[in-house]
Amino acid sequence: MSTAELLPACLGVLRALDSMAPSRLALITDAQASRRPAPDKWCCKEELGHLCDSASINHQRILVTLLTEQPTLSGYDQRQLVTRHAYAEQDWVDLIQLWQGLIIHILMATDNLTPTEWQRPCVLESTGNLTLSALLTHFVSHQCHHLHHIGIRMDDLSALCE
Ligand code: NI
Repeated sequence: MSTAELLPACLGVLRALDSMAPSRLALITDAQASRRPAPDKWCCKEELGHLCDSASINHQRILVTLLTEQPTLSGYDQRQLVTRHAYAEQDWVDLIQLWQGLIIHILMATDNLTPTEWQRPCVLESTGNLTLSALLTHFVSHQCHHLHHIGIRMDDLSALCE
């Protein structure tokens, strides 16, 4: 897939996540979503909470990359953020709504991206130089990866989800 083709594909997957994933997530009960597969593993609530953290942080990264010249974007401690929000104790339906709202917020920020904006540069502290295209593509595939792990198969979406 060329870089130019990636933009509509990536936004297409994001739109599909917004329209299809919440109803599938809602099939999991609150009790099921609280169950930890092992003492040191995240339950579904914590895994979806991790996706909320990723969406919240990447929304900010997208805006900073669009509005400033080659910004340096810092990383985050994913385990600390999950613990800080006590996602395991939150209501599952609330978490689904929060996650969907954050995906919609990213869709609002990226809906009219031009091919030039898609190539805007940024620097990720952990990995170095990249473009908005790489940042957003990685974000979408990370979302799909965890949704698969929760048990939400998004196989009917693009290869970005592989
Ligand atoms: Ni992750």
